[in-house]
Amino acid sequence: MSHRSAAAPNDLRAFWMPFTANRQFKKAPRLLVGAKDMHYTTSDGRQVLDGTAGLWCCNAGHCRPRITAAIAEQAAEMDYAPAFQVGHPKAFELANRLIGIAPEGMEHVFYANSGSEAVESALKIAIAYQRAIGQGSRTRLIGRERGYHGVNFGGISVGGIVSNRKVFGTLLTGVDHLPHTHDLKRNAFSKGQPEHGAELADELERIVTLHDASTIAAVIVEPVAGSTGVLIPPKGYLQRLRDICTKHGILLIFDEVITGFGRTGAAFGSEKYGVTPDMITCAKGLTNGVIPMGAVLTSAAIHDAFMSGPEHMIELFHGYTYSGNPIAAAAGLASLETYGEEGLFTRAADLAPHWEAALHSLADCPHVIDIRNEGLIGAVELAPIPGEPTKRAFQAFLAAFEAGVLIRTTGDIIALSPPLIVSEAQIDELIGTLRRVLERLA
Ligand code: PXG
Repeated sequence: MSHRSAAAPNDLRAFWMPFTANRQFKKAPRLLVGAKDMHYTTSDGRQVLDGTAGLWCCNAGHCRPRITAAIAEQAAEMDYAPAFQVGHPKAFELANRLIGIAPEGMEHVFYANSGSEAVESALKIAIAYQRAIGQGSRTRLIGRERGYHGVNFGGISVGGIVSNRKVFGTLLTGVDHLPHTHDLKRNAFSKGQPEHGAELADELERIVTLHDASTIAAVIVEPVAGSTGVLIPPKGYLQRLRDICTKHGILLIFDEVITGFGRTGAAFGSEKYGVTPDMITCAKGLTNGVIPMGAVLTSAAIHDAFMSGPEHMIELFHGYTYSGNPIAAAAGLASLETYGEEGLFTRAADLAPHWEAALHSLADCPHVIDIRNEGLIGAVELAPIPGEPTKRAFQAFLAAFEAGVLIRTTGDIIALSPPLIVSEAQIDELIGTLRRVLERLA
């Protein structure tokens, strides 16, 4: 029950909240009722500085006029159009625009409605592609420890987060995992890409030796692993993965649901790191987080492999009721326009020096065991309270929210990813508040 204000619902029981400590939340709800640019408004009328771009998605900040207008206009003009066997212009226009900003080699767009669905689509396309080119024995999928690829069965199978996997049965078969790249012994307090760990990509050779390349369809990794606490790729690591995949005919999928749309200082992480995958999954910033939408970007070779057989036949038996939804497409187009007009794909790179210095100034705060950063992404890793993992960071989250800033925590790691419109003064405010929070933590 909430007694905070008239804007709050009077009964919180029915909504089973996702990835939330429901009982804790419902005892002391944190309700957001408004948003503009860098701030949320809470139900008790406070302004909260958004240190996480919602959930890594509102890259241009909140309630941007071009995007809200595009959604309203599209909803009034044509609310919905089927996506199978008919189309509408904005879905095509958005696909072309995406290809225009995507790394060289990405030529086609397959729509989904979330990051999770984009991942499922990419994994299915990978297996079907191998079959289409006469490599039907290549069905294995390789993910990575501490990887996050959404919550559907394919995604949790290739993902590497035990709590997201352990209670859901046997998952997909034929999956293996690379080791994660988080190495505090060698890389603590790295600025940007850590020095050590490129050789961890060679574990793919071990996996190939174990299973044989002829059984492996694809490798999927996040260029920067976001959800498990901001694990930045060691120098040279992604290129080594690319080289090993190419050598063995294995597709490389970059899951850019977080790294897409300017987060690392370039349009895509692939561009930032100069490594081109065979497919890219994206979502979140695709529509500035405003309307659900995901997409798989593919190479021409992948798409073209399906374009055989009689022309009246469906080439890929996959898709969603809302694939390329008109309102989502309108939101996507308006988001890309906003990003372009405001130079937001390079803004994280411009702000990175200030961001890095501000973030690393927290190094002397109590319990801090690592700080890492890339583009406008940051992480502060805390030593866990002995015997009570996650509690210390969660307390920081609660205290920060009370103090007027929204942060994310995962395990005992604080993850930061403000909208790309953040000012230097707002970075200082975010980090200053975090310092006060950390100094008072048990
Ligand atoms: N892949 C990656 C790399 C992601 O980060 C997904 C897939 C799934 O996207 P959807 O749209 O199905 O949620 C994600 C989502 C966090 C956090 O706090 C991260 C995500 C979602 C919610 C919270 O780190 N990433």
